[in-house]
Amino acid sequence: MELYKPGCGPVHINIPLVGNMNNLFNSTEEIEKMNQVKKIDYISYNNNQKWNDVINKLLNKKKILLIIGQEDNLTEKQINYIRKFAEITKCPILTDNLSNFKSKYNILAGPIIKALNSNSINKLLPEVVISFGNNMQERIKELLRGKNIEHWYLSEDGQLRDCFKSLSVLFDSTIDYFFETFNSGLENKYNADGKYFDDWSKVSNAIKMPDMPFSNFYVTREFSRIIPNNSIVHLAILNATRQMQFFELDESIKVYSNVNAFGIDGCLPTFMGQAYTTDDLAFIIIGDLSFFYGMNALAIKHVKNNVRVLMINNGGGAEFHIQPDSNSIPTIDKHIGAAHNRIAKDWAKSLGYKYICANDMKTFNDNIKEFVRKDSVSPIFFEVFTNMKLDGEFCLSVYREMEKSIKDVLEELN
Ligand SMILES: Cc1ncc(C[n+]2csc(CCOP(=O)(O)OP(=O)(O)O)c2C)c(N)n1
Repeated sequence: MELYKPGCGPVHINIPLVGNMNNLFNSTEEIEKMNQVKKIDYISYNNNQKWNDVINKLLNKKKILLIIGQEDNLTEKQINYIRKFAEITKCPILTDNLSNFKSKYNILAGPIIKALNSNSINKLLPEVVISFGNNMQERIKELLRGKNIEHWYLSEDGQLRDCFKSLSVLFDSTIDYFFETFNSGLENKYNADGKYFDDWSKVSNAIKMPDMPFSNFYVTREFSRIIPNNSIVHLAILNATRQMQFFELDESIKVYSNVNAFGIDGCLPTFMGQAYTTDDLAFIIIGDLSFFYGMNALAIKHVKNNVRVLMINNGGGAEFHIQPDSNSIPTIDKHIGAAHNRIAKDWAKSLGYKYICANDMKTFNDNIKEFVRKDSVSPIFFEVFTNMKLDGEFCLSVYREMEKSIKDVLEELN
């Protein structure tokens, strides 16, 4: 593959000669295993035959699943190409808010990939997954790994990323070229009955979330319902990012998160820079540990009145209470969850932020309207106090409830 790419190589081949491999040449079984070479096709521009082959192949596939990872810069033209591909094939498009892409074939990935497990996914398995974009939620990788599917990966930089361990074709191409070529090859030829999309929709629509106590999940849900159009939203990070994917945001809202590194450091500084580049409202939803990591960034000289910081202060890392057995580790808060009782109030106020806070549903609902006001004469800092243990445990119970809620509809699928 490297020899086909522009620049042609070099290629480095590792042949281990020591260690376990010493026995290799005496064992027929091992040699047979080694001979099972997995072929990944490489397709780039100027190879019409190969493009025709894959188009013909797709014409015979009924179950195509398109997955879009993190994308924050799709052009209008690209969006239209992708929508057209979905119109032609009626394929479900698995996205989350970080895909920053909407179409009538979207399936919101967050809830459904949490509700499915490695058995129930078998009812919805694609014949071929087409994917592009940056990091996608790790759960979909877990669900699709080890399954008998083909994965066609559209890689704008030509790099190979085999996230489902089933890569069969690497497309080294722009998004525009890929979809334009497929659309013209499939249009008026692909026979779409839409059943596969309907199956995904049925399961997705059956998902129910339990009633929510006052928690980080509740705060995220209520906030998602009130974010003004055209805002930017930065999610920082594991819980905020994960939980926001359960709620559909308006198409005009741009959503960001550092999901490649998942570092809790640097989120606030990154956001402050982003907020400076827009005059629309700029929100960050951030955990306390992540906030205190980068708190000095709150003081940058260029802060504008569009900045809105929603800090969920649950006194440590709720992340570590999502694990089913976290209660069995008595020192979890001390050594892992970094429990504390610090608050951000005086720091935010001293810098000229308007400070508001909440510690229950009533105070939260009273203050959230103020928080999303566009005409504030200062940036606003909203500190919401929740309970770390409850936040983590409730999150886990949401997943369990969702798993139960799709059982009946899964059984009815054929
Ligand atoms: C730089 C860095 N250090 C450690 C971690 C491991 N880590 C993941 S989540 C987390 C806790 C985050 O706590 P907080 O920001 O308060 O959010 P919460 O879990 O309470 O929602 C930690 C320490 C990380 N992702 N990045």
